[in-house]
Parts: sequence; C-alpha cells; structure tokens
Amino acid sequence: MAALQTRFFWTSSLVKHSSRTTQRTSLHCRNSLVPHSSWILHNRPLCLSSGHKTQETQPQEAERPAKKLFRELVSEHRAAIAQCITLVESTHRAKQAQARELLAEILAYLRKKTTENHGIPPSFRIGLTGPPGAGKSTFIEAFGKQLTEAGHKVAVLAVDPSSSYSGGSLLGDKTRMPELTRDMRAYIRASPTSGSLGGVARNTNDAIVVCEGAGFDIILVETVGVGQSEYAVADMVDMLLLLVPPAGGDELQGIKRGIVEKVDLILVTKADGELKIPSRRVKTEYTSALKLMRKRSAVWSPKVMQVSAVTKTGLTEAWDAMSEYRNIMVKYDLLLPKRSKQHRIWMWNHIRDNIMDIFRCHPDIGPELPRMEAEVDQGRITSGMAADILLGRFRARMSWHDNDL
Ligand SMILES: Nc1nc2c(ncn2[C@@H]2O[C@H](COP(=O)(O)OP(=O)(O)OP(=O)(O)O)[C@@H](O)[C@H]2O)c(=O)[nH]1
Ligand SMILES: [Mg+2]
Repeated sequence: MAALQTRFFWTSSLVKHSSRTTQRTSLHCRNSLVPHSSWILHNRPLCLSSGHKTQETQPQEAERPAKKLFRELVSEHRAAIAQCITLVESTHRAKQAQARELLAEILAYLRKKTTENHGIPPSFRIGLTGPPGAGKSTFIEAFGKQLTEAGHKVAVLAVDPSSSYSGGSLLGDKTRMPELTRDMRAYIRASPTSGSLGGVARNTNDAIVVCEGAGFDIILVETVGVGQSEYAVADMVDMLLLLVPPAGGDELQGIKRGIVEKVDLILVTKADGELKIPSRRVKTEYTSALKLMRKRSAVWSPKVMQVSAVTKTGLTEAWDAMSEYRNIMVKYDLLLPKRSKQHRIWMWNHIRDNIMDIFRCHPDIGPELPRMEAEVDQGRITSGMAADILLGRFRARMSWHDNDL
C-alpha cells in the first residue's frame, strides 16, 4: 500500500470574535440557532421574538478551557478529541464562544503546519456515500484497519440527518466497526444530530477541523445516500466515493444521477461469493454510464472498482486509486482551491440557513406563514406577491431594530 506523506494545508483565518461572551436568557424560537443568527446581524445577541436584549457577561479569563483543550488536542490526548467535538457541536451560547476560540486556535495551528509543508494539507478527506446497506461501514472497518496498520491515523465521522428520526442508525454503526473502534490509531464519531442538514453539516465541517488538529491524516466521512446529505458531504471532502451494492433493478435506480456525476471513484461492494458475478456486471454498467457523462475534470476520470470487505479484496487497489487522485490534485494545485471553494460555500450555506430561521421566527412573519401559504396554495395570491408582502414586513421590522440599536 502506497504510503501517504504527511501533508499540511492552509485555511482562511476565522473572523475574530467579540471579547464579550453572551448567554441566552430566553428562547422563543423553535430553532436554537436563531439567537446566534441575530448576533451575525447585529453583533450583539437579541431575541427577535421578544426584542429583549440578552444578558452579557465577561469571559472568565482564569479558566480559558479552549486553550487547555487545544493544547491537549494537539498533544494527541485521546479524550480531548471527543471533548472538542462535543464543544463545537454545542448550541449553548457560552460554549459556542469557547468553540470559536478553540477552532481559531486549531486553524492557526494548521496554517502554520501548512506553511511548513509548502502549502499541502495535513489530511486527506474522503467522503463515502451510497444507498442504505451498500456496505459502507463494513468497508470502512476493513479499509480503515488496513490504513492504521500501514501507519495512518484514521478518523471516521458520520453524517446522518435521518438518525434523529430513526433513533440513530449510525450509533449502531460503531458495532459494525468493532476492530476500528478498539484501534488506538482510529477515532470514530457517530454524532446524534439535530435533524437539520445545516446543523449536521456545520458540526461535521468543524469536526473535520478538530480531527485534523488531532493529527488524523485520513478522515473518512460516511453518509447514507438519502435526502441531501450526500450532496452536503460532496462539498466537505477532497474526494467523494460512491459505494454501490451488487444488486440490480430498484436499488440501482435509487442512486441519483446527480451524485454519480459528482463522484471521483465508484466502488462496487460485496464482490465475493455468489455476489461476485453481479458485482462485475454492476461495475460494467457504471463504467459505461460514466463514459456517457460530461467530463468534469481535465486531470481525473472517475474509476469503477470492485471491493469486498469480507474477503478484503480490492482494498489495496482502491487505496492506490485514492492516493493517485490525491497526488494529482496536489500536483496540479487543485486541492487547496477546492477546499477554499468549499469553505466559502459553507459560509453562505450557514448564513442562508440562519437568516431563514430568523425570518421564520420573526413575530410578524411566523404566525402569518400558514395563512400566506394557504393563500398561495389556493391561487388567491401569487407566490411572488406573498413573498413581497412577507419580506416587506420583515424589512420594516429590521429597520426598526437598526433605529433601536
Ligand atoms: N458478502 C458481503 N457482505 C457484505 C460486505 N460488506 C457488507 N456486507 C453486508 O451488507 C450489510 C450492510 O452492511 P453495512 O456495512 O452495514 O452497510 P452500510 O452501507 O453501512 O449501511 P447503512 O449505514 O445502514 O446505510 C451487512 O449485512 C454486511 O454484513 C461484503 O464485502 N461482502
Ligand atoms: Mg453504515
């Protein structure tokens, strides 16, 4: 298995946050992100539903838990990884301030490492998507184990917006990765989620940064290929893998064409026993399908390969293809621009999500929404007119805020 060099990467610095920390005193909106959003708009917390300014407190200089956590994380204290990820996932305002401080420290640390290593990122981020039951977790278990045995440090992060409804299927995934769970060179995080894709994605992006800070050189992000989560993952990783099971008919049709257009490598799973022949057939089908698609990159053509996590066949070849992809991306200076573009996409995604929440929770808007939607449904008013009315009210309220501040 080709050894992967240690890489460093550059990422834009965080905007310095205010020295004041804040605490939420009331929460009128359904979504806990709303007070955070009002911070973005007004640079001080304000509950839009009540107009009450929230209480502000001075940070406790003596504690500085973020600095302590950061030191422990980069010293590779295992317990610090989980603590850091829990912190960046927190929706508690005081904790969010600590999380910003922590992430700023990690990003500065990673920038320094990047500079020292000629601008090459320290980790390789690989996304794995595919239909439920495709064999993603089993593949990660076998593949991850092979990587740790070759000296890599492997972090596995799970993105599953459906887990809050299904009771957390990914939490069960840890039991599908028993060896990797016990491996001290691996870290598996199966985060229970808020149910909103924006929240999931934000947490996962920040968790990736934490894992990089902790020295993991390979970060595997698993997502179930349902809903929008696989598209979200495509914008978080350096390379996207699609895992498809060797079953025909309906299951294959369940894989969206859109995601096939985005993948860099397709792995047909379960290429063993009776499934070996169907697996070869599926490989041929995907190879033909890819040929018909528009070429996305001048330097990389997606490949289709067969793997079996049970017999451990094809794993080395799959890793060689991944390494080849990464080397090409580095060689043509495409990796950092890809990450920069992703960071920008996520910044705007978060802003969009938060502003939508502020809008929906606005006291002049929220109660009106069902009626307006009904009017639009019944054709009494056009969608454009309805939007103009609601946005007009929203803008009026916003300018009232500006005068008030
Ligand atoms: N024969 C064979 N079976 C496999 C292989 N990999 C996975 N399986 C089986 O396929 C089933 C699903 O595997 P998982 O790894 O849980 O699939 P997944 O894609 O992670 O599933 P979700 O997380 O639920 O989307 C399990 O019963 C596995 O034992 C393989 O290489 N060969
Ligand atoms: Mg799984």
